[in-house]
Amino acid sequence: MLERLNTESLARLPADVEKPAYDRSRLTPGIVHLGLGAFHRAHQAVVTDMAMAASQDLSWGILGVSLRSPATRDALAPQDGLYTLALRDHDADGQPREQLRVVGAVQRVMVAEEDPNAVLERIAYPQTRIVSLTITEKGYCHEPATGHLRWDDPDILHDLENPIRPRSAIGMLVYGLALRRERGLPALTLLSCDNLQANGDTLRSLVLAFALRLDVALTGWIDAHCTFPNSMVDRIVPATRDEDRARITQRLGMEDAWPVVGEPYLNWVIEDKFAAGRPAWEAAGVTFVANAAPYERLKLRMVNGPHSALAYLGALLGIETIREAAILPALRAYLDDMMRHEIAPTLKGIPDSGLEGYRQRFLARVDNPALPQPTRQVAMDGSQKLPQRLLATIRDRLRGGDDIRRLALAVAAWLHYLRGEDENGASHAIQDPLARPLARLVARADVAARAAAPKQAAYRRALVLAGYRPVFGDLGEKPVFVAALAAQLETLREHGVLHALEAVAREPEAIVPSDSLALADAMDAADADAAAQPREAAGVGM
Ligand code: CS2
Repeated sequence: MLERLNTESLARLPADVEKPAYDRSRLTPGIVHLGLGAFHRAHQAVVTDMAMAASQDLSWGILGVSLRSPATRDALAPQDGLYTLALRDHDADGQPREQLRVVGAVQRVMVAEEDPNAVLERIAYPQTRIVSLTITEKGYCHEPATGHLRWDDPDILHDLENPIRPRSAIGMLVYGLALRRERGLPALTLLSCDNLQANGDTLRSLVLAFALRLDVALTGWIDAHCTFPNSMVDRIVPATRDEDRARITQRLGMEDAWPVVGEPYLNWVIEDKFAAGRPAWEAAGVTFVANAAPYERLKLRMVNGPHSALAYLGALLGIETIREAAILPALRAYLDDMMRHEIAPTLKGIPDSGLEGYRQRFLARVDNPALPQPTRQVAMDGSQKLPQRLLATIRDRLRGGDDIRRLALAVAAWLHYLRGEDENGASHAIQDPLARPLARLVARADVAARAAAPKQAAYRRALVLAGYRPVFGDLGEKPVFVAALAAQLETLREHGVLHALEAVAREPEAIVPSDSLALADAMDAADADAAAQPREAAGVGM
């Protein structure tokens, strides 16, 4: 039986595996991290590990909090928090290569659901100076289109009534900060590392909105003393597979039950406004800036937008991994055109040469045979992702009266994916916090399309779908968007993904539906109808 990776076995690791270059017994926990998934363990934790090794400031140990599942805690406790990060790519001959590093920054793991009060205590612990978050987009309990807190979210409703046992990250932060203030402890930094535009500002407004329902003085204290830097993190981290665990264990010569895999590329940009200090992350390649907004916009639009497009179009074709989708010539050409002609022009202020390199690098990153990432993993939670990845770009394009057909195809692919089956008839579950209202929406759109005259059916369907305000906001009121969506959705429905990709690759005239006059008629008729119909309520149920 193999020994387990832990403090005691660390010294026996093979020489080609990097190890924590500091005395772990001297670590003190300066960071509480909410959402200890693979993403955090493959970026912030390893960057903190490297920063502590470089600076020997060992006051930045991480106390990791899993919000619900005990799996990470159960795996990491016998390993004293140690785990392996495997960075994978391929050499010039296409052979996979892998660099292993055992990360020592995570000191302890807690499970919030088991003992939420212990998390509040930790936020209110004197040594805690940063609370960071990777809770995914849906963890913010906000309405995707507006960023406002959803007061009808069951966890938020629960947390307003339960100060000692909060379930949402927002509830935990606010009650933890309240305890801190009560105890006369200094304020701290709340650092969001999720893929949201203005993630720090968004977190700040959600925390303040929740706090205001409880206590005006607390709200004032948080506002005056805590900081919420915006940040952009970029590293592709697929879910770890059994074969990754087996291979890494074999290379270590000891068992690691909970390693993570990622690409070598890492880019982390943070606004340098920390209320109570920070690790020397710059020693590990982090860029500190005064304003992260341009970096966030660039990444969300040029990395995550195309990533989602690949996921939905690929999944509809029955393709399992992002890489297999990315090397399909028609999809690759589409991505390339979309990034060059529709996304890059919305990223003003970034020099062309930089953008060109960025685009090429993204295409190379997704073409990584050593790091298969399921299309369905990226396809998850589309309602939470689309606004900042694709819809914001579409809004900018519409303002300039510019072509949006490729972006509209990506959005149409999401809506088509929501039907729950691919082009071969294989079914997939819709994993999305709004799965239920979205299923009702798709059914309503079908009914509307069936009730319409044949020539108006496509527009009618798109009008109902784009009228879903929690995701689309007021975009559904823009006939040019609805018409573009109608055209793409119809092509997907009638002819499939490959035909849609060919159609958008042709000249603009050729992609306007052959029956464009009928479409214009349909737009008029459907607009009149829409004005008479109630819209989907802004508040969204689960
Ligand atoms: C992906 C991201 O799963 C997804 O939605 O688009 O996790 C992506 O891999 C990272 O943001 C890359 O930095």
